[in-house]
Amino acid sequence: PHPVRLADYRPPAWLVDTVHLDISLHPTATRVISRLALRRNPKGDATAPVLLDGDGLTLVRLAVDGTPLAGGAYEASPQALILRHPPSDRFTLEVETLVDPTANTQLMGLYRSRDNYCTQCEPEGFRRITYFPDRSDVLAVYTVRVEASRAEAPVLLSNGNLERSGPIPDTDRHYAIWHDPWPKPSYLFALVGGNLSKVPDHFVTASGRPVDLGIYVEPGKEARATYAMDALKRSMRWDEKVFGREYDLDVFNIVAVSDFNMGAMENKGLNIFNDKYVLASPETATDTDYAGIESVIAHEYFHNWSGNRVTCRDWFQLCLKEGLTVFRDQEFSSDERSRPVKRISDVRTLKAAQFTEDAGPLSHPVRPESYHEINNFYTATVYEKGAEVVRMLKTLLGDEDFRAGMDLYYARHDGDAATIEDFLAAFAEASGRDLSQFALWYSQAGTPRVSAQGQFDPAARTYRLDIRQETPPTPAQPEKKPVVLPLAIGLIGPDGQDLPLTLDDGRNLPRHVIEVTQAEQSFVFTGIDARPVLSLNRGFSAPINLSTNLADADLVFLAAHDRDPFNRFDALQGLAFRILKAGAASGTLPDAAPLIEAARLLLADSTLDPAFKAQALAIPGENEIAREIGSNVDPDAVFTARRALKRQLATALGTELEEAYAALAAPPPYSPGAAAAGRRALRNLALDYLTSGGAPEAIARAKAQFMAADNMTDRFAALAVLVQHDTPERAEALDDFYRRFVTDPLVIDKWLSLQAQIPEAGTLERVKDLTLLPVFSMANPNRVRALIGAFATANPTQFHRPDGAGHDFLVDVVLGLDAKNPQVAARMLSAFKTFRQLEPLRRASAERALRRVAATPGLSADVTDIATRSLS
Ligand code: BAL
Ligand code: ZN
Repeated sequence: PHPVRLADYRPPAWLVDTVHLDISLHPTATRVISRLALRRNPKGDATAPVLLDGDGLTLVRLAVDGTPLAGGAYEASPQALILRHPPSDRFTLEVETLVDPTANTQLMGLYRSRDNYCTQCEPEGFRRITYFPDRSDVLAVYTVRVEASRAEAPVLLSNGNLERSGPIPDTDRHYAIWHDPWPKPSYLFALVGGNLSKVPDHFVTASGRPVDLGIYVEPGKEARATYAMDALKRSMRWDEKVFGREYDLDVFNIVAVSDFNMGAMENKGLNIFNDKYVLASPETATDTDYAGIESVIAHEYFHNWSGNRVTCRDWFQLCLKEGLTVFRDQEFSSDERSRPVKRISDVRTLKAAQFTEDAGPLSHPVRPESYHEINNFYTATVYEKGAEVVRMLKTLLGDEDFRAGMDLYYARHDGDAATIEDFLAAFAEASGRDLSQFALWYSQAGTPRVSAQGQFDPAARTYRLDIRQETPPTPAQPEKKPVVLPLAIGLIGPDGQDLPLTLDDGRNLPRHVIEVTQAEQSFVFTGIDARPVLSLNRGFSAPINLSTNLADADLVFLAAHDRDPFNRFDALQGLAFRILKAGAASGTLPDAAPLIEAARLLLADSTLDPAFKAQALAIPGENEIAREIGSNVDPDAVFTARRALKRQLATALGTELEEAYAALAAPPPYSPGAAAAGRRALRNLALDYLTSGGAPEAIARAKAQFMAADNMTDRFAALAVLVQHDTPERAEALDDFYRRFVTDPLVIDKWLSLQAQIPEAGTLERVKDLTLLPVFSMANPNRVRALIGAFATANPTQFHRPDGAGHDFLVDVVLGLDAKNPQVAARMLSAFKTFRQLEPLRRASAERALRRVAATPGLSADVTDIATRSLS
């Protein structure tokens, strides 16, 4: 099959002004009648036929301007409907199709989740509901009449405002008519029908528009939607305050469903959510779950402007809405919680997911130039690196010009399907800056490698910083150009204070940021009286792999004194990486004294937020260490080095950790707020360290915390510690947890996930056994991700077993899943994306596994694409 290419973009030949849908829900034969007001696009090909996309549709009937069409007047297949001789340049097409939501296991289009009807249309699911020009640059005004059995689906929802509803006389059915006045692409269409409970609330926008809010959940789960509702109202206010964006309908609804491929979906006025990102109670959700709910609720709400009011011209521009919206939700969480802690956690995610993607065969630009399967481009690169690019724009332009650029972008493109060029043009115009080199961040893949060498010259009283940048080759991009790097910088004097920054050529440094634009560039700072310590890329201002000539002692100094919290964290991590890399390479850990000293100082610093300490004191994970090593990685050696360092730190800091554990116990009741969550995070990190040696008293304490916990954060943290040690307490705690939560699938996911991560030889068998339990189902994406996903991405020693059994298992799962849910199957397969960094034996095993996938006939486009690119 040929790839879809950005360069081949052509405007649509036909536009759709209005869509009237009449959808009669039925478990296996849902009838969809669609009336499209079609109009030839004056900017499109003047001779093109009407070509509507379909996917697995059964055509029942077709009419043009009310007249049924005879067989010869059109071509119809499950994949397309073509009218080669349209009657005129403007006409109404009525199409009746049948779809089977119960048979829809792909969870794209109209499907059923626990007997409820719901939809997912992004990116190309609408064509599985009706024939349509299913592309994001065809914007239409939708009116939707939906009807269903009153008993089966008492609640009927669609986009926009409710116009009318009522019973259908003489039947057991009822209907609702929804109208969305805002033109939208088909991927934002949504429909829900089912037996759901509404959690109602109310919001008044800054200009006084009253909005009815509703979160729909399974009956009985209402109390678990309270936090999501609170997060929604805070998001609405924040977007008004920070970006000047108001909500624009009378209704905003969210529906939580249990079977969902993504985290959530921003359909206009009717967000549909994976229930994992809505439902929370202190007993069932961890602090991390609460933070995830807050950010996903915000993310989907923010799409109302960044994605819905201004949408994407084509799917190559996906980062236009996703990168921008991730940036917006990150900013929201930073304002609502701790900015430094949020930044650290976002950078950890970025490096774990995106830097690894960028270093392997699935690397692609933030705006890809071609694809075989767009579903495979909902990636960390599009989302997380996309957000970093927006953040860099803000750093370069400053707050005021950034906001002016955003306002101009919205003003210019409201109601439009835009491109990255449009986005950048708004900022260029608002700031007067030339952003043509900056645009490379969108087109060039790979993580720049930047080296910074500093030199103090006491005689000249200068500090010279030599910077070199290079972006490694990535698939289809052997040669790279230098990119614009906004590097936030500080030079710290011996007293721990930042020195004034004066460049020798008189250039000033707005916002203490140097702008690197060349492959090699030097900066000379003057008036420096004593050797300073360099703090570069503060706040991780550019998403790069940075190496410096800082000594261990400099890192200890930064960990203690840097006024930039991110670089304090990063200095500690840097020390840990040096030890872990050397330890994994030689089998013996080098002296950890500098790290221990830095950690001790940080732990003792009473001015620091416990949440920050918890981030800074956590040893890098096995995947992070593997990424830093980069090639010829032996996961067992990484594991052993990491465990040894953890035990050394625990021994050296035992007293301080005991004190922290004792001092940080939070008084009930549980509150999900950032301050209490930070205390729990540090206390549970202390528990983890203190139990790392496996001493019986320590295990007993973890077990006691597990049993006594009044909230899931503490219970789960204790269980996570216990599962690391093969003791009777582990088995008891796992059994206890199962019995408590067996009827609660989202909590059982935690239980599955922890067991999948046990770094022991028996884990693969355990995972296979768990797939046989009634609480597990390959049909539910959350269960698959919790068990199989955790095994493949968070248990490197067992997934990459030298005998290849872990790899074989994943391939069996992927091949079994592919026919049912290709999107999730492809996601699981992408766990191999780092296989080239493995040592030769494991690398060969992974390659054999991928070849077995690639050689299997009848695969989906999704899995074929991942297998092919992984092997290329
Ligand atoms: N648009 C797909 C889900 C999300 O990123 O919000
Ligand atoms: Zn999004």
